[in-house]
Amino acid sequence: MKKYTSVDDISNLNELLQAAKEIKLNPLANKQLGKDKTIGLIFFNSSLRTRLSTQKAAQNLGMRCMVMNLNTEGWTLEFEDGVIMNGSASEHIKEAAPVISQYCDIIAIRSFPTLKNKEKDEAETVISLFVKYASVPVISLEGATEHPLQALADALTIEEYKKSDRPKVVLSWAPHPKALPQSVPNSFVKMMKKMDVDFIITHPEGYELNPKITEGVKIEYNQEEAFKNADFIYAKNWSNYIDYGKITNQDSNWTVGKKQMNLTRNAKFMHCLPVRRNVIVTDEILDGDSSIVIPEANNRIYSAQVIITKILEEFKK
Ligand code: AN0
Ligand code: CP
Repeated sequence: MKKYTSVDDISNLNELLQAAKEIKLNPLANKQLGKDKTIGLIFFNSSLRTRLSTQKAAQNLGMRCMVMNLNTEGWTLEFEDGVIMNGSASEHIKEAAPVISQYCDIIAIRSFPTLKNKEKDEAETVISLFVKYASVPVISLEGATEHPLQALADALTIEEYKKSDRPKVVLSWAPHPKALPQSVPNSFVKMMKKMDVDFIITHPEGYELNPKITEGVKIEYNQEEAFKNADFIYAKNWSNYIDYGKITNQDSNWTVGKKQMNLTRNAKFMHCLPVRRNVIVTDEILDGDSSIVIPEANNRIYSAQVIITKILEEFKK
């Protein structure tokens, strides 16, 4: 594997999941693989899980980690080509990315969408320019349009908890007071399309995700209808993709609670976290037996570790 910035970078999901399961059984089995290698984790946005689980994964492989909140601690970066840099940006990506590449063997980046400039977000500007100007492999820690490490952890979690060969998985939109990226649902949809699952998306009308991504996936506007006989409920808010970046619905009827979960086949409740209690999902569900959000977050270690392993193995070829 030469980079991991999208679920599309996965060539063989089954093989990757198998490798992740083996890593989980013995996380230190390959503790020499990354010896004397460094991963740089660059954050333009907040994080708890991604920041800690990726460090943990790299350390399990014997790597050193450098972590930087580039937006608050670094120079403001310019990404546009050919501009006269007499404004707020002090340094261009054309210097920053090759410089970081001299210090790190792998660069991992978190950069959320603007949710204002759709074209810029869809071009995945920040991560694409790191890929272009860095001389080392790049991993996305959540970009403008995808969160591929999260989706891999989710796939692993579904594999572990499924009770039938082809479980029914429902991605349900839920309300949120802030405008959030479509990255998590986009990567989740791409991942579910690669898995043997009965997959359905439910959201209010007008909250359609990028049709290129959801092509071929069933969309049900009636949440209760969608939840019937489900084995997994994956709740997530995203801001409007059509009325780009806007919050056009805050209907608390979409908050996942007992009423909806009772329609399922004793479904497991999943969420990438951080989650707002009693907005996305009720306390009762999150504190109850159906919630698997904590083991799901644990799998972020093994999702990151399997990806870093694949990239480090590439170095030896
Ligand atoms: C982010 C999002 O929705 O993409 C990160 C989730 C992993 N969530 C928030 O900003 C609350
Ligand atoms: N799920 C996830 O990526 O969490 P953080 O934003 O805390 O990293």
